[in-house]
Amino acid sequence: MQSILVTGGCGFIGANFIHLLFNNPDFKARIINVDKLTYAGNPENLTVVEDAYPDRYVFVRADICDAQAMTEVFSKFNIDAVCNFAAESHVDRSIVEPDAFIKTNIYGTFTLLEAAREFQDQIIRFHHVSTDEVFGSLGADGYFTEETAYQPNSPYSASKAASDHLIRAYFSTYDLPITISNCSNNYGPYQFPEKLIPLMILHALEGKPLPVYGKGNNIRDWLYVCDHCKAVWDIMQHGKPGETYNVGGRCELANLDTVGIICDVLDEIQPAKNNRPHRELIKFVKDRPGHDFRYAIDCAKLENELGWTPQETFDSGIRKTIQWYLDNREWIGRVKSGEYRAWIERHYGDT
Ligand code: NAD
Ligand code: TDX
Repeated sequence: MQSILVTGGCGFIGANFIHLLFNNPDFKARIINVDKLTYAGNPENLTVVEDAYPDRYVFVRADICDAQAMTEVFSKFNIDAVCNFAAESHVDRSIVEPDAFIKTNIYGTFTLLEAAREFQDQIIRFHHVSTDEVFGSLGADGYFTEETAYQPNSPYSASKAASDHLIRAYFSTYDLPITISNCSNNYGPYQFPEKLIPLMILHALEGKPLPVYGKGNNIRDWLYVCDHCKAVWDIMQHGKPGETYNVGGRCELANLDTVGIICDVLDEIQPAKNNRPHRELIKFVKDRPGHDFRYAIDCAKLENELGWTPQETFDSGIRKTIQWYLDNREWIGRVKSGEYRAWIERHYGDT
């Protein structure tokens, strides 16, 4: 792989993925990062890479739904591998306004696949990053495997399921060398503070209520973002075309416990000004409609076939994450005030 198209590279996982690759001394390829810069895209996440690797990192502001722009990218940069992170990713937003999820996650994936098909002779790998939410919800027992039937429950997960089906179809029909990964909930640096973990950290630091949906007994399987990014790179290099791989952290927690741990770590390393325990800020609020009860990933296939295994425990990962947010108050300030949008408008225009 010489010229890798990463879509959605200015978002949370995509940015971590690009950092991971450039921090690897064996990585010699060029990355073309195509990102539309929605509210979730922040080019500041990659300033360090942009400055350090001007010859091997290229940013293109474009929409993956724009067929002409995608064809131009494949042609101009001789793309030989794709890693598709670009998506609308927040379940709550998909419940309120599903339109963009259908456009980007389904039509955008289709547009990318068509561009890849046009340049199929040069494509070694097309990797698609998906979610465990396509499998629906588990009860108290059992795990999602690669054989679990799809049963998505939100507009977000339904749109991701549709994109996975399209990806798979392009392998069966056109022999495009695709792979898919379905991962559990990620957490770590650069996550937009609408998702549970960064939202709770930031609210706790500001002494604001910590809104826990329902009774807080819904369970998520937490995966540190760098572990996820390593898995994606392993699959891109060594995964078998046409295959899907589940990626999980082997770290199930009820939401109330997740929030409680964040509170306890903050009590230890950044006590509240009034010295009260952060847990006092927890507030139970109205539940999310169609709230999936439990996700839990069986990642034995990835462990057995590619030798990947998660490195972080929740304790080590959450401490790194909290420390990152404490060390990056200016990033938080610019994201929360919307200043990062003004920067984007100055540099790229308001489109
Ligand atoms: P994110 O919302 O932080 O970032 C998404 C990025 O995609 C942003 O930079 C945004 O500007 C870009 N984008 C959105 N629409 C676009 C379009 N039409 N054209 C080009 N770029 C566009 O998302 P994330 O959390 O980094 O997730 C990345 C991928 O991983 C998504 O496909 C998501 O479904 C999947 N995933 C995420 C998680 C998680 O816990 N965050 C878990 C499982 C799977
Ligand atoms: O304020 C909150 N309070 C709360 O109790 C928020 C934002 C969430 N929650 C709950 C809902 C979920 O049970 O916490 C859990 C995690 O919520 P999110 O961070 O919104 O993640 P989730 O809905 O599980 O989806 C995430 O993991 C799978 C990502 O956003 C998806 O992109 C990914 O596919």
